[in-house]
Amino acid sequence: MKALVIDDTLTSSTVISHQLRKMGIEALTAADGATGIELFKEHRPDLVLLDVIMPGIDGYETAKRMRQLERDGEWTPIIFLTARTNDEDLERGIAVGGDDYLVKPVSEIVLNAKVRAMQRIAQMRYSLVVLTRRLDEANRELLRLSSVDGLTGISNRRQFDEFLQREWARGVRSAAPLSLLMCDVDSFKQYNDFYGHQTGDECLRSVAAVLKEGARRPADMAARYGGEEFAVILPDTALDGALQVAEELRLGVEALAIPHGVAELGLVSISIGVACTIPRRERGTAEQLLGDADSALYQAKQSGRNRVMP
Ligand code: GH3
Ligand code: MG
Ligand code: MG
Ligand code: MG
Repeated sequence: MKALVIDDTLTSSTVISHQLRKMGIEALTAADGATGIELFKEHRPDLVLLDVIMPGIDGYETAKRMRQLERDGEWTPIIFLTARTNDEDLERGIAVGGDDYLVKPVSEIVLNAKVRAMQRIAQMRYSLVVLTRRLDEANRELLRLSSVDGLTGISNRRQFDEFLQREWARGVRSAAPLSLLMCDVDSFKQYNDFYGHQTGDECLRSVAAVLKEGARRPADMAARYGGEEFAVILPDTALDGALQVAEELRLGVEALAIPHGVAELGLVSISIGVACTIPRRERGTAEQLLGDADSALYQAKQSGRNRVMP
């Protein structure tokens, strides 16, 4: 532990430093406010003992400036040690950021007890700061977990619903087209049956990676809608653009060249239904858009799979 003693009277600062050292506390000394602030910046002490009447900037101003120098979450206990006995002086000392106010001469026993009390508060406060940081981290992690699909690492259904709702509302305001792609792995039940569930999982991870990579504009989002179904939202995208992206995604999955002995192509493929609309308030929600994309997907399946249908 390190303390900073700021006092222009040499005898006073010598006595206090000596008492601190007896308590096992390292003591730095400064004879004026400006030097004290410099030492404060350089050494970041755990405690400051501060005189009020000094040449140059007085103790009140010194305390104020030291408080401004503290970074986020930092707190250095400041104890005023002064000959001034007025209640108003004490009141001002606390107001400018002091934590305690002792009138000189201070007995060794009182100084000892006051310093210990400050140490205890600082310790408790530090524990709270650490705890708060851990809670913040845990919260961030929970937030991440609640929006990410555990298997594939892309957005999950919850995040998708939220995103679609937000984009719908944004589309209503901007009157820009909003496109939605519903993607479904072809003959995936057979793939699972043939290659096993674990290989099936691996396949879903690869497909998800293609979709995430392919929905590449910052505003786009690819999500696992459920099972072997994925959805891609393309804001500010008209139908022709959406069809183009969908075709790229379909080809991207084909290019993975994952063997699928039971499928017609001999490789894993996806079918994609594409829907596009300009969101309008009177149309309510994105339900209709989802329905349209689903119908298009159904058509793609009916027409032989591994294809894109508007
Ligand atoms: P279609 O071409 O018409 O889409 O046929 P399909 O076999 O893909 O369709 P179906 O919906 O009948 O089968 C989907 C399969 O996806 C069934 C299910 O076991 C599998 N599946 C869903 N979720 C997962 C998963 O998380 N991991 C694995 N390995 N398989 C999954
Ligand atoms: Mg003085
Ligand atoms: Mg399906
Ligand atoms: Mg399927």
